[in-house]
Amino acid sequence: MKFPETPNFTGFFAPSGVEADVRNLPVLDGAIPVNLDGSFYRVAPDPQFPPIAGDDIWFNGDGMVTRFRFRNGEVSLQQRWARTDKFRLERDAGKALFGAYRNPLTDHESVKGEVRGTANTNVILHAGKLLALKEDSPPVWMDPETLETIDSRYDFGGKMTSETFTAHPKIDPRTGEMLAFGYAAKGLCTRDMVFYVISPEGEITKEVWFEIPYYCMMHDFGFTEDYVVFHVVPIVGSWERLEAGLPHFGFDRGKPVHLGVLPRNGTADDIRWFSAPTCFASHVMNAHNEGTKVHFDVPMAAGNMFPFFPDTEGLPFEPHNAAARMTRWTVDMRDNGDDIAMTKIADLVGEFPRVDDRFAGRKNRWGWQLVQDLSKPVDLPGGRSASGMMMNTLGRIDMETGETDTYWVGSTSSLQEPAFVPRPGSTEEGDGYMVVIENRLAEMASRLLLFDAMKLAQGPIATVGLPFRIRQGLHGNWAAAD
Ligand code: V55
Ligand code: FE
Repeated sequence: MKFPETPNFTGFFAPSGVEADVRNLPVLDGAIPVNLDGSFYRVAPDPQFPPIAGDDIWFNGDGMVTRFRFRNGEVSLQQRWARTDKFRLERDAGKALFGAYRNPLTDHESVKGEVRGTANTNVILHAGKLLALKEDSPPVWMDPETLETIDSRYDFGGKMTSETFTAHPKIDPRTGEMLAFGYAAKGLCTRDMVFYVISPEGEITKEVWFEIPYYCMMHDFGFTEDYVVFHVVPIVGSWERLEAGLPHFGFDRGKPVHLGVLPRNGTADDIRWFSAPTCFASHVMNAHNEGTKVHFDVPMAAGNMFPFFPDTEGLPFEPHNAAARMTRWTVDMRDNGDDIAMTKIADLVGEFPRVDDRFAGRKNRWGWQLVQDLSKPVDLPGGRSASGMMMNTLGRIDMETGETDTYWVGSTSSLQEPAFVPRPGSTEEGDGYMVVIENRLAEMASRLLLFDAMKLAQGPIATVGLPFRIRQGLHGNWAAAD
């Protein structure tokens, strides 16, 4: 097959297509702690077929799930595409049938009305099910041991009536519940949202339907002990755009941002909406509340971070306004006003924030993220993130003081999103490891790095050689073996 010779399909972004099962990977340096027993699951877009249109955005590739299994000081890997409906239909046809990102008007006639999800954005284990997620469609349920697809449209036993399920559900460590939402929940470009609570056993136990102020990319959210928090940022879309052949989303700098706060024990009538002038924020590090005061921590940029979702007025992409810095948004449910207070927490420029997941929904002292360290040389630009950033550094932020601990991976490598791995038996925040894939751009190869989460600057405690290039991915999570 011939893939396009465009930046989305060449160099380190060349499609991979590798499904594999490789035991006992070489530990090139350091050692894997022998008591680490669990799996790091992550997913990358990896197109099965060349796109219909001649080019495509990275966000539209078929979800390729990787599992790194840690046991007895050894690491093995499995990699398998999620068998979405799209994947199966296209495999049967031997070519692409689905067209542009979130635009069904560009699909082949034979697949009209089919679920278009690619399961390419996140993988998370809950209630014994591995869920591969894309925010435009239902979860894909995979076997956590074999990575076989069990249900390409998992609907929680018929209880999920939303057409969509977020790629960023969260597990509340206090209750074991999974908190999630769907947007465009009653159809493409609708303002309908639904919030779901899913019990530790995997049953939907609560749903709250409501409308957002305007249709936009609702990519992530936050939760606290008492609230869930939804940020509305002007990455807008419409049927008019799809009919005009424009990208599904565009950035409308003329619109304000909103923050919707729903009490976890409340109903749609209890939601309060707060507002602020336009800005850009996508991923949520964490959130917490002190009484009725709600704090929401996000890497925030002044302008658009996605050049492939261009300005709705045709204004040029501004890289300097795409630089995101960790910022705390604060609102008070008892305030009479509807303003959002915004306070910068650290100067690091970057994205892909993580916490010690045992502290999700609570006030966290430590936050980790990928960083673009502009003071360091870049010899090979091929591993840039979607925003064009070169994530050359892993960083830890002290959320109280803004102090940082960083590790630069060198001038010919970049990093993928890390995940926190608790040290077995520990309870203290930050006591554990960060696992992260290194893109070795000079060699078109990959490594898996393990850091002491509290000592990033010391460098990895273990470096694992990988037998093939792992494509640039989005998100993943650790799951302890038990
Ligand atoms: C993102 C990624 C997606 C998507 C929407 O912000 C948002 C990341 C990989 O796909 O469809
Ligand atoms: Fe994401």
